[in-house]
Amino acid sequence: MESIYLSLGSNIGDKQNNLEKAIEHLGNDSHLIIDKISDYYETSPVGGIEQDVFLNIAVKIYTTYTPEELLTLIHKIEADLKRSRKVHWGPRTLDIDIIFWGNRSLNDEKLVIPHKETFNRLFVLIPLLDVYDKNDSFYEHIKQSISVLERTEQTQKVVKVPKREGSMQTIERVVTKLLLAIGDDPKREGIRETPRRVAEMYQEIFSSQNQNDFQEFKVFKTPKKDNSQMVLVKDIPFYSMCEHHMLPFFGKAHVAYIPRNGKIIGLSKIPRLVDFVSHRLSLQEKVTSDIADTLMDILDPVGVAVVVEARHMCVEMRGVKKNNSLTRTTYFTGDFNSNVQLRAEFLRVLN
Ligand code: PH2
Ligand code: MG
Ligand code: MG
Repeated sequence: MESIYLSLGSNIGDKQNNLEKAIEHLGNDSHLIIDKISDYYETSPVGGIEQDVFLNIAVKIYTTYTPEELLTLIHKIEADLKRSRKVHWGPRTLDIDIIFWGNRSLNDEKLVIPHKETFNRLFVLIPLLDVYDKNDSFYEHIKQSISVLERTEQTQKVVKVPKREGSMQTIERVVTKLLLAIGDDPKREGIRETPRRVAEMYQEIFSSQNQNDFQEFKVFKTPKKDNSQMVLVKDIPFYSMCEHHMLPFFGKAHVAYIPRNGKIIGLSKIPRLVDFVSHRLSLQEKVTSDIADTLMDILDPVGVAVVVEARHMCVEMRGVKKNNSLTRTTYFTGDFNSNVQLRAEFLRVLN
């Protein structure tokens, strides 16, 4: 397969985070494999306007996409990351350029490969050399150009910078300290891998932390439009972590809604939503209302009813030690809130 080389740059906002997000987006695409990522380089801006220093990296990938398809993906990633920072037509937070595609040359109006200015730009070449395969076509040309530019282009500064610690490493470091603080020995055989295990587990059980947009759903329209049919999904298991003690609470959620004008979502998406709102530090009351509020947002239904029943480890393991007590929370919106009869019917169906 042909080696493909990308150059990434950012000079607005949290630059390292922008580049890491871009790598994550690229890596999540099933048509593409990331082979190598360069070190991170702080580079003086090249070009007319006065602007902040850039952070630049290079990435080596393989893909089954055509160049045009990869370009489409790149434009989508650039747009997605810009949107999340709420800058509409402002300066770019992220630029991804295709530099080389094997030894091909391509020259149409949308895409020029090798990228035009490649051999004049140290901010492209130096990161590129980190990931460039010695057997690929331009290796000598890249090395040559770097040595010439370093002699002649004194204004193009490219400096390797240490990467800020990522969340995984932070969690590992802190859990190691925690093990020490509770009086254990982090080097002890049985717990040597515990900080890494906890870090990996936290990626999963806190995967919705700071995420407010539930996106894994599609809205369907059914022809039935009488606004009276109740959809109920019972006994949805969930596991969450209480924000007061970081201990688990878990149990079952029961979710009902009445579609408005036949607007519905797939039934499997309701358990997904329950998972989504549970995978962050929360409280049972919040899980309950988060489920209802999200359904209200995405479906504008006639009403939503949510009942959650859960056991709390912060109650059972510590303090009062009331074993096996079950906490029940309810949340009603729309007609479930205003119509006593409807609410009674829901509770009857549930029991
Ligand atoms: N990108 C530009 C213009 N100038 N300068 C540096 N140092 N790094 C860049 O990525 C860069 C630039 C337009 O794409
Ligand atoms: Mg560019
Ligand atoms: Mg570009």
